[in-house]
Amino acid sequence: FDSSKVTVVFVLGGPGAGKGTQCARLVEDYGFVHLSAGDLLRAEQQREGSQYGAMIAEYIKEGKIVPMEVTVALLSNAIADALAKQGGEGKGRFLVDGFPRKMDQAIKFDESVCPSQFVLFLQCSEEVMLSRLLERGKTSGRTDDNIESIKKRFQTFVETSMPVVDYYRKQDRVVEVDSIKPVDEVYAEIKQAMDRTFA
Ligand code: UP5
Ligand code: MG
Repeated sequence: FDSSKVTVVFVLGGPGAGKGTQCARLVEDYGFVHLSAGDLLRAEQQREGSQYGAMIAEYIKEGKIVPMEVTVALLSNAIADALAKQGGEGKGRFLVDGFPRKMDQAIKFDESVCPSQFVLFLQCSEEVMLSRLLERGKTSGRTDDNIESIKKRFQTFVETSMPVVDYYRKQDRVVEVDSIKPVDEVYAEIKQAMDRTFA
């Protein structure tokens, strides 16, 4: 697809920071298409005949980052599908949630798909994220919402994903929001940043 027809905002933050929650609100108010890399990977894992199913399942449970080729292809296909549905009219606006979370993914996506407009970073403490994830784990059915997997996800976030946030910070492309606050308050801050960019 034509990358000039695409506006992408990356939504980053630790496990349980509230990426999915805030993206759902942005979809309602700004007509974004929401693409969660984790959701796309979980769907691919479930897809009958996928050659990657078992590998994805293992990486997710261990809180590790699936090799980037798989995730970049899933995202790129999802963007192409959404653009096709829009019938090529106007620009497609995409929230890419939970990606890039490793430097190689960031560079690959910028080069082969498109650079992001900016990066929304949801800042949250591990203590708060842990309690949110354990609570959600009671009903989510996610194989990684248990204490062992959560600890591994936190470690991957600190070691592998924060360098990506720092990389974009150096480029002055990060809008940082305190996501310890209640959902509505976090969203109000995000809305301000969006309105500055997409007025
Ligand atoms: N909640 C949310 N906001 C709240 C608030 N302000 N106050 C109180 N409660 C709040 O929220 C989590 C929970 O907290 C919910 O119950 C919500 O109601 C509540 P949610 O919006 O779901 O948070 P989110 O940040 O989306 O958390 P998620 O668990 O989805 O984050 P992860 O980054 O861990 O998960 P993701 O699905 O992105 O990735 C999963 C795995 O996929 C990774 O660990 C990795 O193994 C793999 N992956 C890759 O390999 N490559 C990729 O590029 C992406 C993922
Ligand atoms: Mg999520």
